Amino acid sequence: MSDDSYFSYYEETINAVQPKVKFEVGLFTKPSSNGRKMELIITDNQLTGIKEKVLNDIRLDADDALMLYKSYDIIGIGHLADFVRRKRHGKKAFFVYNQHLNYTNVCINHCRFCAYSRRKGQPESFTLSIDDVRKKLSDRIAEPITEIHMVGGINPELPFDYYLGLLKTIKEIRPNVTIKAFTAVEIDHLAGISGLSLEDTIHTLKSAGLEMLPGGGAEVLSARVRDKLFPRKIGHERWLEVVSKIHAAGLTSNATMLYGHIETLEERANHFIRLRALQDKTRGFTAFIPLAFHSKNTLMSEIPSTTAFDDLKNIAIARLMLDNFDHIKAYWVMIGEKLAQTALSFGADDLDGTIIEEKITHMAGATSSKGLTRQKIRGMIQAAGWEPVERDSFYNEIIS
Ligand code: V47
Ligand code: SF4
Repeated sequence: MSDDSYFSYYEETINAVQPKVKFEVGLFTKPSSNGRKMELIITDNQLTGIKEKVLNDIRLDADDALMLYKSYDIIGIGHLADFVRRKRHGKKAFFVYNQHLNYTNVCINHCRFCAYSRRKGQPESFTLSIDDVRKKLSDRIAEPITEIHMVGGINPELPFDYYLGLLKTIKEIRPNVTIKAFTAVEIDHLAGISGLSLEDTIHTLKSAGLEMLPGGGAEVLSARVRDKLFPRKIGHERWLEVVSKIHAAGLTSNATMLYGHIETLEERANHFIRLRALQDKTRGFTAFIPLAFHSKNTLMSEIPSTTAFDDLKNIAIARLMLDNFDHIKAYWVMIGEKLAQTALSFGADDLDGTIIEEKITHMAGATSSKGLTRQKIRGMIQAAGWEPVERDSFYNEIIS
C-alpha cells in the first residue's frame, strides 16, 4: 500500500469504527484527504522518538520497550500499537473454532506458578486413556472444530507410543483438524524418551499428525526467573533450540510470555528481543500471546492479579516490539472477555477461540468462561467495531 492510500485507509477505518469521533489526531506528518490534520496523540513526550520510529517503520530496541513499559500514557501506546495493527490487518479480528484437550496433569516439573499439575497418585491427578480422548472428541463431533489444542504435564510413566497414539486418534476421529500440540518443553521430554534425535522425534510426531506447537513453556526467557520459578524445566537456550528445530522441520509455532510474577521489565524486553531474533532466522512463529499470571492455588498465591493497565500494555508493547510476528493474541481466558475485546484496539488482532474446556488458568483462579460460542466471539468483536474473521490455525479465512 502506498503511503497516501494507507493514510486515507487508516482514516477511513478509524472513522468507520468510531464514526462519531472527530478525526483530529495529529501525529502523521501529512494532512489527511479532508484537510484535517491526522495525528496519533501521545501525551508522554518521552515517547516522541518511539512514535517517529513506529511511523517510519524503524525497529524498536530493548530501551524503547523499557520506555514504553515505564510510561503511563496507555492511550498513546495503544494508538501506536493500533496503528501497526491496522496497517497489517485493517479491521479484521480473528478467532478459531478450537477445542482444548489436556491429556495429563501429572508432572515432575513442579513449576512454582502452576496450579494445574499434580504428583502421581494425588487425588486430583489424571491421565486420559486413548479411549478417553476418543470420547472427548466424539462428544463434540457435530461441532465445526478446526483446531485441537493439546498440552499436558511431563508424566514420566507415559511412553512415546502414547503420544503417537494421541495424535493418530485425533486424526482418525477428525481427519481435517489441525493438531496444535505439545510445548517445546514436552517436545524436549519426548526426544528424551523416544530413543531418537530431536530432529527425528519431531519428524515422527509430524508423520503422526502434529502440525503446530502452542507457545507455552518459555514463560520468561530468563535464567534468573527460571532458577527461581521453574528450575526443573528446560532453560531459554534449549527452548529456543527446540523451537528452531520445529521450524526447520516445517512446523509453525506460537510464542507466549508469562508476566505479572517476579519478572523485571528488562526481562520482558529481553524476552521480545530473543523471540524476535529467532523469528528473523526461521519465520516460523505465527502468533505471540502474553499470558497474565494467575496465582490462586499456586506456591505464589501472595502475588496479586495483573492490572488491566498492565494487560493492555503487554499486548500493545508486544505489537510494537514483535515487528516480524504477524499476529498478537488477546487470550480471553487469561484477561477476561471484556478486556480481550478492548485489547483489539490496543494492538491485538486475534481472540484465540471457542476453547470449550480450559483447565490450566481456571485451576489458578481465572474467572472467565470455560468456553465461548462462535456467536459470542463474533458478537464481542462486532460490538467493538471490528470485522470478525473465523480462521484456521494458519490464519486462512474460513467462509461459513
Ligand atoms: O507455559 C501455567 C501458562 C502456559 C499458569 O499457542 C499459566 O495459541 C497463568 O501455552 N497463570 C500453557 N498462566 C498455555 C499455552 C497457551 C495458551 C493459550 C494459547 C496458546 C497458543 C498457548 O500456561 C504455560 C504457562 O506459561 N500457565 N500456569 C498460571 N497460574
Ligand atoms: Fe508441569 Fe507445565 Fe505445570 Fe510446569 S507449567 S508444573 S511443566 S504442567
